[in-house]
Amino acid sequence: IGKVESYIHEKIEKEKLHFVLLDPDDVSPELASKLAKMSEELGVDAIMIGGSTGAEGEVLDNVVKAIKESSNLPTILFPGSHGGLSKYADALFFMSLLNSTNPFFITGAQALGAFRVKLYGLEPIPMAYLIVEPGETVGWVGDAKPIPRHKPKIAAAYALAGQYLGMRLVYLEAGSGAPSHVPNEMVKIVKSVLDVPLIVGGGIRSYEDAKEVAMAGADIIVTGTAIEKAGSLEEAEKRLRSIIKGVKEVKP
Ligand code: 1GP
Repeated sequence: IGKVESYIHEKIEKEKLHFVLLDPDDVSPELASKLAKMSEELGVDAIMIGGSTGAEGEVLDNVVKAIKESSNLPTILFPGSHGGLSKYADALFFMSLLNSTNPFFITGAQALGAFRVKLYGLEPIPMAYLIVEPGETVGWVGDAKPIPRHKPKIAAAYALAGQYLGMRLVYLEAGSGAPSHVPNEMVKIVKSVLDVPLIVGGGIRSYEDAKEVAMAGADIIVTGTAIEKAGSLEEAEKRLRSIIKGVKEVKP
C-alpha cells in the first residue's frame, strides 16, 4: 500500500473525508490553483483531477502542476481512460467501470495505461467504479448500463464483486452534474456489505446533500460541479465551507 492510500486509511478511522474533483476541461490552471489552495485552507482532504472529455495531455499536466504548486494536498488522478495520466500527480484511481457493457472501460484502457503508470511512478489505487442512474456524461461515454436508482441490491452485488476481485475502494457515481445524488438507501445497503471504503459522488451540492450521504454510510464524499461552477471565488468558498461542514459533522 502506497503513501496516498495509507493517508486515506489513517484519516478514515477518525473522520469522513471530502475530496474535490477538478476537471481540466472545465477549469484553467489559474482557477485550479486558487481552488486547490482554498480547498486545503478549508479542510478538504484530497484533490481528484480528471474527466470524461478532454482531460488529457498538456491541458491535464498544466492543471496538475498548478495544483501541486499551490497546495500540499494529495493529488489523485481520476482518469476517463488511459489518456488521463499525468506524471505530475501523486496517485491515481486505477478504476474499472464494472457495469460498462464495453470491455474497453473494464480492462482495455487499464492495459493501455499500465506501462505509463509504472514509468511515471504513479501510485495506483485499485477501485471498482459503478455508474448509477442517471449517469450523465460518464455513463454515456463509458457505455454503462446504469444501475436503476430503486435497485440498491444490484449496486451492492457489483460493489461486493469489486471487493472480491481485489479492489480496495468502491465508487458509486451518479454522474457529474446529476440532478440528484445516489439515493441514501443505496449508499446504506452498499456500505452494509463492504469492508473496503465507499466513495460517493455526482450531484452532491449542499450541506444537506453531503451530510445525508455521509450519514447513509459514504466514507468519502466527492464534489466537483458545485465548486467548479460557483461563478466566483466567494461563492465557491461559501459552498465549500457548507459541504465540508456537512461531511465533517458525521462521525465514522
Ligand atoms: C463526478 O462524482 C463526481 O465524477 C462529481 O460530481 O460534479 O456532480 O459534483 P459533481
